[in-house]
Parts: sequence; structure tokens; C-alpha cells
Amino acid sequence: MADIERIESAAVDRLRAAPDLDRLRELETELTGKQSELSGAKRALGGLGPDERREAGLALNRVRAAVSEAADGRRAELEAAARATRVAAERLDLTEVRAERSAGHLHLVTQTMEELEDVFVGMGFEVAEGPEVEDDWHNFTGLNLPAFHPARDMQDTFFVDRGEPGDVVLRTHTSPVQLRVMAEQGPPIYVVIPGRVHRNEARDATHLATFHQIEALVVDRGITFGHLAGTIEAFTRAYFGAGFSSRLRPSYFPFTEPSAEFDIQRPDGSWLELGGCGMVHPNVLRNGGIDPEQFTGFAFGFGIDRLALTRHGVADLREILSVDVRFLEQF
Ligand code: FA5
Repeated sequence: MADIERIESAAVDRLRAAPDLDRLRELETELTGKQSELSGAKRALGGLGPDERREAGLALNRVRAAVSEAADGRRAELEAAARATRVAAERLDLTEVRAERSAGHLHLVTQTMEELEDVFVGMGFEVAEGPEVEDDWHNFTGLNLPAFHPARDMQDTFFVDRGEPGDVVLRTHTSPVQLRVMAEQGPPIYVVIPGRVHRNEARDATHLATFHQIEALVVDRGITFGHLAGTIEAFTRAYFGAGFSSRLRPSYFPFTEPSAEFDIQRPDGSWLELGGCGMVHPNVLRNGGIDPEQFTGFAFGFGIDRLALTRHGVADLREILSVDVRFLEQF
């Protein structure tokens, strides 16, 4: 009986200490198989008297049950540990990583300007730029706006104290670059002109004194108003998406004839005013050194700031000047 008790406690201890499932399986064979002490003890029962044999037989059955219970318990533990290891190894971390310190990013207006340039470049346009400090001729006179022309009042001007009074201005629109590209490059012309412009205006929810425009200019043989309308429609779909469309309304600009304002329609049916456009006026072509009998062209231009904020549902244009990181971080 003492042997049987020793066999039981040794077997249970070894099973509980099995380091893995393979070793556990080996131990089970070793402890309960034919060669095991347990089987040996069972065989020895035959040499005992009837009472002793009965007692020892019951004890051996108890040991067998205890050994198999210890093995089952250890197996369950080892299987649970293996499952946990496998789950940990297969786990996908889908948490968005946010750097502790952000390196900052481009301002919403710059982002929008670059997106617009990308769309136009994708449509085959080249990007052209010109100076922000401009002479009167490029900003007004050369664009068919002679001195004292009433349409000059459409764009209140900041004058630079240089040369004769009124000679040098901060450009009020990107259109003066039209004349520069015509003179420098000549037709065929397919350019977009992004840039910063300035007007002597009181700031309010829809006006800034410094804002941004982008302007397209095409000059080639046989360019028609149909090309203008089609290009604006193609741009609208390329930039805003297939659910958007455009419309033109008659308007007036001294540098285009005929002229129009263009709006885009959102998928919900509402309209957003975007900018001005028209066929380049023959006087402007001539001022750019191009023969209007040979070439025709169209131009369109619009404000970037209003567009950028409308897209993000920001109501007040003055937010563009905000230095509040909580505002800037949103875009
Ligand atoms: C022009 O500046 C013309 N040069 C546009 C043009 C180009 C017409 C080529 C024909 C051919 P306008 O003054 O309407 O047009 O200004 C164009 C856009 O600039 C406006 O639609 C608006 O989006 C934006 N804008 C004008 N004033 C301000 C302002 N104070 N603050 C913010 N955006 C403005």
C-alpha cells in the first residue's frame, strides 16, 4: 500500500510539471503503459491474499483515476497556453498610429491649390506664374482696362509707392499673367496660373484683402466658346466628382468678350458661384503680341479660398487667417 501511495504522488507531480504537450504524452505512456510501475503493481496483485488483493486493487484503480485526472488537467492548461500564444502571434494591430509630435502639414489653401494644379496638369495644362508686385499695364491697361475705365472700380487696388503714382500695384487678380505668357510663349497656349492676389477690401465672412486665385488660359487656332464650356464642365467633374455639373451666366469682364460667370451644381441640386470666364478679348490678344485674326482663346479664373472652405463647411473666410492649431489640424 505504501508503494502504491508513492507511485501515485510521484506520477501526479511529474504530470503536473510536464513542460509541453509532447512531453505530457510521453509521460502518460511511461506512467500507465505496460512497462510502468502501475502495471507492475497490478501484476503483483496475484501474489496477495484475497483481502489484501481487494484493498490493493481498489487503491490501484484510485491511482489510475488520479493519474488520468492529473494528465487531463495538465493537458487543458498546456492547450490553453498554446492557444493564447497563437492568438497573440496572429493578432493584427489595426490601431491608427498617431505620432506624439506632428511635423505639421500644408495649410488648407495650399493643399487645395496643389490639388487644383494636379487636376489641370492631368487635363494637359502647364503651370505658369507671375509677379505679385505688378505694373499697371499688366494688371489693368493691357487687359483692356485703360486709366479711368469705370471697371477698375471692380477691384479696389493697393498701390506701391514706386515710380509715378499709380504705376506699380499689388496685382488684384491672376489675369496679368495672361499677358506675360502670351508675350513670352506665344500660341498655342494651355496654361493654368495659380497665385496670391490683393485687394483693398474690408475683411468679412466672404472677403479677404489677400486671397488666392487660379486661372486657365487657352490660345490656339479655332478655339470657341464651346471649348470654354466643355473645359469648365470637364474640370468640374474631374475635381469635384461625377455628381457635379457647371453652368454659365452672362456677365461682364473688360478682358473677355463675351463674358460669363460660372457656377457649379452640387449633387443636392444647390449652386456654388465659382468665378468668371470668357473668350479672350481681341485687344488683349493684340496686347500679348498675338494676331486675333489667326488665333482665338478663352480664359477662366476663380477664388481658391472660398472654394477650400466651402468644401469643408467652414462659413467664415477669416478662419483662413487663424493660427489656432486646433482649427488648422482638422485639414
Ligand atoms: C476676376 O478677378 C477675374 N480676373 C476672373 C476672370 C479671369 C474672368 C479670366 C474672366 C477671365 P473677380 O473679381 O470676380 O474676377 O474675382 C474672381 C474670384 O475671386 C471670385 O469669384 C471670388 O471667388 C474670388 N474673390 C474675389 N474677391 C475676393 C475677396 N475679397 N476675398 C476672397 N475671394 C475673392
